[in-house]
Amino acid sequence: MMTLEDLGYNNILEKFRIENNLNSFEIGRIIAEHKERYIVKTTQGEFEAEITGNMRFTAKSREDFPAVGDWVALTTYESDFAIIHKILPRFSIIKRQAVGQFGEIQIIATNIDYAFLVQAVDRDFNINRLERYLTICNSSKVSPIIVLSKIDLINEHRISEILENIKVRIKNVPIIAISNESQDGYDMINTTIEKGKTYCMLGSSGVGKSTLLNNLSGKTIMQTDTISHSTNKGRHVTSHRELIILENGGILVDNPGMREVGIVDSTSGLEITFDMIVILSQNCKFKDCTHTNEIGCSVLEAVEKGEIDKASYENYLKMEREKAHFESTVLEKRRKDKEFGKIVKNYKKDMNKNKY
Ligand SMILES: Nc1nc2c(ncn2[C@@H]2O[C@H](COP(=O)(O)OP(=O)(O)OP(=O)(O)O)[C@@H](O)[C@H]2O)c(=O)[nH]1
Ligand SMILES: [Mg+2]
Ligand SMILES: [Zn+2]
Repeated sequence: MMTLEDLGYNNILEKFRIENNLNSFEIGRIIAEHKERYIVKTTQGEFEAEITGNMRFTAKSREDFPAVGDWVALTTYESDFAIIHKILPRFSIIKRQAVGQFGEIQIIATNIDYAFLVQAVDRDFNINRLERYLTICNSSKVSPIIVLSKIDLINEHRISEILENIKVRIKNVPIIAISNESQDGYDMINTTIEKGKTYCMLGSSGVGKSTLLNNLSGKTIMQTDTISHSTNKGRHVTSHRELIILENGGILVDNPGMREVGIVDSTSGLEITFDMIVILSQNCKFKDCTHTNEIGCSVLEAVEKGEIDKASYENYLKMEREKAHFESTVLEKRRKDKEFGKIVKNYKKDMNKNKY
């Protein structure tokens, strides 16, 4: 029998459940989502679920809808159907800028403890992108673990070269090098994964996230690219998120590969990822230094002296600009929404006046 603890449930959630008188509901975790329909796992099994009309009606943004990883209070019915009444508080949310919709956010997963940042050591390898994922983790309260995949494709010399290059720019983040072919590095992954903790796989398409998940679970849960080659049905990339429980008790969320990783309100995220720059900037001559052309800028000095990696510094500036742009877009949107609200209100007032 599966307990809620097996799904990652903890004392804080239980306290919330009691304090909010949710006794009449069951508790479950969202393991998959397809266009506002959810699969929820409880101690009784898996249920297809929808949210209440009231929840939909009062939702102000994407964050008011359930996402994979969420804990929810629900009423279950026979025939595997359920209604979700409430989302329990999230301890972490991984989000990014929605592709093609500036100012909109997309939730990748919630209640995640650790994120595996998967990058293949072949063409996909890119430290700028790693720093981007790190920033997302740091602003999401999720601990990052770098996973370098496909090491069977390169020699040992190249592997140590890559590790060196990462360490110049990224400190204090564990790195695990693996091959899904030879299963080198799987021991490390297996000892890293803790019972009852939730791990999320982030990375580009084709880096081997689903292959890793399938191998760790010992079952073909997620379709991978390989299968499709034999059936000639085109590429079988992952199209949805899914949460699974491993035999060793770890909980894993697979994700579709991401082409763009847009930064959203990552103030603390950027500060944690580029902590060296933040520390140095306290010595800049001007309080509002942009670290681009000012006299007496400690950051620029450090870059010139080679104390800060130049590429890392440029990546930082790029993400800072992106963050600022995102924030101004959100503000602009809010202003427009407010204005529209006023127009509607005045219109209603006029309508009422005319009634009498
Ligand atoms: N040589 C080699 N090939 C791998 C490795 N891991 C995965 N592959 C292959 O890479 C392809 C893509 O693997 P997937 O696991 O589907 O990749 P994914 O990250 O889940 O991709 P999306 O679902 O699109 O995000 C498949 O053909 C795998 O067989 C590895 O470690 N070495
Ligand atoms: Mg996949
Ligand atoms: Zn400066």
